[in-house]
Amino acid sequence: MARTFSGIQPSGGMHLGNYLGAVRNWVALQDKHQCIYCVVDLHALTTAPNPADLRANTLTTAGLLMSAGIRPNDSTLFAQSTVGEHAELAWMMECTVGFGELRRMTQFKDKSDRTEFISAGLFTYPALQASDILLYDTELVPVGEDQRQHIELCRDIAERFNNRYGETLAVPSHMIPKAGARIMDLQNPQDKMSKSLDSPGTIGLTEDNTSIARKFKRAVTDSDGEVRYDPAAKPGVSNLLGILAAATNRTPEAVGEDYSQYGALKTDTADAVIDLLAPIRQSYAEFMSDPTEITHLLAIGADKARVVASATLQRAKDNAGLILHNNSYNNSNG
Ligand code: AQP
Repeated sequence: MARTFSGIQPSGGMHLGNYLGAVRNWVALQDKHQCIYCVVDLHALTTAPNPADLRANTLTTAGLLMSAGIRPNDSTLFAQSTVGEHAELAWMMECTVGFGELRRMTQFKDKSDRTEFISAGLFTYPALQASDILLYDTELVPVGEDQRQHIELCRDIAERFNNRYGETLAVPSHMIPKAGARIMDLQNPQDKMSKSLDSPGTIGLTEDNTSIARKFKRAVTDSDGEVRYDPAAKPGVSNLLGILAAATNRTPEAVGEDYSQYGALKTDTADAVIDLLAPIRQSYAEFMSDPTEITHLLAIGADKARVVASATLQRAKDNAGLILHNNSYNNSNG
């Protein structure tokens, strides 16, 4: 069975973009693939979050993933920092990726422009991400459009490692949805919807219906009054069309033909999003009534993940010429 891996940072409340761009596909893939999903808390450290917030966000992110339909009995769901192999293979990935390659990453450029202290971890983030993916012999990585460049770099890293040391790491492909791959902020439709921006144009997955309706009503559009899908010229209207299309499994162009007024488009988009998110919000309340159960399920997931991750790490270390201490030393001396 094909293996799928993807991750999400516990860097704040999950939003509509995370769901439509990635998590909805994660849920669907569970019926066809062996799926491994990870709350990437080590990645979140790149921006030095408050420790209590990081711990709480890791649990709520896992709770939200389960509420959205990730089934921990069928898939492997765990927190990145609890499987030490991720950080260890990451060093080998850092030694495989080029400084120039990392410098070209647009996410690094965007995020480093927004922060005063730029950690080395923010710069080498794609090497840790490559480690996350490559540890699991992953074939498919379902992500939003913003991660395309990182997954392409991950492929290059795997191929370079294999060329240096012989066939060791599986080379993965990305899976990016046709609709919903890049959901923009409702107030600043030039920027992608983001957890860490704390913008009034973000729709949280657990947001109540009144607030969702109000945010769509206030969504920024433009003054020419024509409903048309044209992201460059009409980012606000195109974002609404993209969201409604993704929520109703149509294309933005086809949705656009049904509307001549911005008001009706906003109302119908809000209603479609409310229908989509209401079941997630309800089951989230149930999951969060027992956070110890979430911790327990993450620990079981980490045990399952470690079995695959340690085999890949051993193979990578061995092929790269690192010494492996296995039981033979203890046996011959004991
Ligand atoms: N706006 C978006 N539209 C579509 N997909 C999106 N994703 C993120 N934002 C959008 C996808 O969600 C998955 C998890 O994202 P992440 O946690 O790895 O972080 P990110 O890509 O950096 O997204 P955020 O939400 O904006 O977080 P912060 O603010 O912490 O950087 C990924 O598959 C991503 O493509």
